[in-house]
Amino acid sequence: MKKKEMDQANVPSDIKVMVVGNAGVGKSCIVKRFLKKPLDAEYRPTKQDVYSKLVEVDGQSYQVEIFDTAGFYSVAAYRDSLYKCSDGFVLTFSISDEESFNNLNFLQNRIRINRPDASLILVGNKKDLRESREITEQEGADLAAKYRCPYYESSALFDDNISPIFQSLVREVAKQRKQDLLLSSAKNRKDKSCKLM
Ligand SMILES: Nc1nc2c(ncn2[C@@H]2O[C@H](COP(=O)(O)OP(=O)(O)O)[C@@H](O)[C@H]2O)c(=O)[nH]1
Ligand SMILES: [Mg+2]
Repeated sequence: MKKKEMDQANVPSDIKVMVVGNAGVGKSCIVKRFLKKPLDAEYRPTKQDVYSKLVEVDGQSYQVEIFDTAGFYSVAAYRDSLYKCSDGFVLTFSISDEESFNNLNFLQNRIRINRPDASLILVGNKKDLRESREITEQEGADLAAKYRCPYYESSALFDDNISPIFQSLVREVAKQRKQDLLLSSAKNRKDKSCKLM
């Protein structure tokens, strides 16, 4: 087997992703755009939806399970158990909602506690709302630098910059897995695998 084939055979192809952030920032619209589903005409608070999509990144296919979360969990232990099972997180805020930006620190902290090696992507959604922008692009980029993750600004409404979010997250998770494979034993990896639902 050639080295490239061995690399590919070694990397598991299923990836669990959670989209998190305050209610109303556009998480469900981002997910629906990515899945090419129609957006709801009216705001419908999410209970919890899981979707699956085959994503190709750098010539390799990944079955990505996308967990569209509700903004709020009444049972913290349940939320934490979901975090533990996820490989990557889309940390979402709305550029027109400062509170949604400020709340990310809490979420990022919970994620780091439960899944220290998870890959993150920071997303400032609703970039079409230029007139009511409360968070500058620089502030978004600064927070992403603090979290050591990529930063994207998107508009789910206008289907702008949605695919790159997930492509980038899948790439980050794949990179992390390769590092894990190099650094840790097979047993360590087995302990980490668990089911979302
Ligand atoms: N202007 C604008 N509105 C958006 C955008 N994305 C979502 N919305 C609207 O924001 C509201 C909440 O969206 P939703 O996806 O349900 O938010 P969630 O609670 O985070 O899942 C809905 O009324 C959407 O139409 C966007 O990119 N731009
Ligand atoms: Mg929702």
